[in-house]
Amino acid sequence: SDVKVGREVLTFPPDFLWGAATAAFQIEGSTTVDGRGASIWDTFAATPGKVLAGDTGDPACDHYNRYQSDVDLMASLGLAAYRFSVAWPRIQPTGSGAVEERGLAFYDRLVDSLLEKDIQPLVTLYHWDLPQVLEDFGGWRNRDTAYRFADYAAIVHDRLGDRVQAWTTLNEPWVSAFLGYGNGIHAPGITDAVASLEAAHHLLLAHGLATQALRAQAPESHRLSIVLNFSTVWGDDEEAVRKVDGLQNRILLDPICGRGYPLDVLQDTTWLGDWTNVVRDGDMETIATPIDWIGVNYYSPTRVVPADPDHVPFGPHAGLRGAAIAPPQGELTGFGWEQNADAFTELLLRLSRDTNGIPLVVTENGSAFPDVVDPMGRVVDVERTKYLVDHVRAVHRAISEGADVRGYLAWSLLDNFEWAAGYSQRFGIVHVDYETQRRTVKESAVTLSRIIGQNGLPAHGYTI
Ligand code: GBH
Repeated sequence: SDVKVGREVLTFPPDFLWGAATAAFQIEGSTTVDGRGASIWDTFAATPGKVLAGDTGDPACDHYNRYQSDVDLMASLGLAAYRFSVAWPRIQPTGSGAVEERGLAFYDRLVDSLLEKDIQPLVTLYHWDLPQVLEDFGGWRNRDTAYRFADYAAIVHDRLGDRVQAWTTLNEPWVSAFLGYGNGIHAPGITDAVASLEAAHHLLLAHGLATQALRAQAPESHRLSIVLNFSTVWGDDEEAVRKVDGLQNRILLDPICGRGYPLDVLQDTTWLGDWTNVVRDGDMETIATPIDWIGVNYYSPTRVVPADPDHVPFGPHAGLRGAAIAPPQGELTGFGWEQNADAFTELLLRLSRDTNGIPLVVTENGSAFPDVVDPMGRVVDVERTKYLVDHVRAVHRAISEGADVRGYLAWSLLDNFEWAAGYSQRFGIVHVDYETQRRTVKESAVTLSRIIGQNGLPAHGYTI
């Protein structure tokens, strides 16, 4: 009967991992203390016109000073896992050589605080804050950066590896390569299609080398991963879908899974020049070093249409011709991104087919809306709560249809520095007042907390 259906509960696997995620540059602040060097995001944010309203990484959420109360907050929400990133320029201020003990000590304290509250740390070694000195030598366009990254990864792992089991080399190398060096929306702000493809290769190489370095140090129990941003590409024109899917999803996933660069992507990009000159013997094997899980960051689908093949649209997809990104459809977030949970289920099912059985963890999923604290001191973020519930159900559906998804981490624990959009976009399940640094738990956080408590949620409705 209807009543029964209304009470149907969607339960997750017993050891399903629930939590929230952040990234160092977006929350820490304190960008010049304890010997931290400058990163490309410090430089970029200090460059007029690059970040909305001239916002910078200071003080952000002042998490560097408030980490203990933020961990207490996570515990009060019942989070079982917390994904954060380590700022490379805190550990090696110039990107190589000398190690800054005060930087390592900060993450050491953070990990201990989490473990004290039974919160599992998931450490991401790189979330876009490349030491500026390395960029001065070409950044990800320079092959040497990959080797510097592996050295840095080993330093952090050597310090935290006795307590941290879950490791991610890179967060969204697609964004680093194609927004950083392709359309220049992100640091370092280079606009060069060939450079973006070369950067993509060096990022993949960095991942492979770091994975080997960590594996060499790690006991069997350590779980190594990369986090990729994926989008479901939808459109009526098969060619347009293939092209954008290639440059958006397969270009990084296929090498990681041991299939090398997709042949159609190589064909689609050769007219730019032979960027594959940067690929050396053995690189593809290094890149395909086995990993234990893949992190999936998903926000919205991508709509595509066929386009004039003689026209090269300016965008992140290097060399894209004959296809163009179309406007989003249906309900949008406050950031203008399409809300579509079906695309998420479809993506997870597709990935579970395309990754040779490597388990998936949803390492980011979330939405931005212009929340306000009401006179009662509450943030009733109805739209974000709906987005969260719809997308958690989408994960459940994917699992019930066979996808191997092991966890779900909301983006983000806190409102924070949203890159080129500065502080104008709020993704947090916890509100941050940037004047006072007061944290206010939003309705979405309460909802996630209840989902975690039940390890599931009702099949229908938004009151959990
Ligand atoms: C993630 O990136 C980041 O890991 C996280 O730091 C960030 O705060 C969060 O999401 C929210 O943005 O620029 O033309 O390619 C998500 C990156 C953003 C990449 C949307 C694809 C589509 C438009 N994605 N983007 S385009």
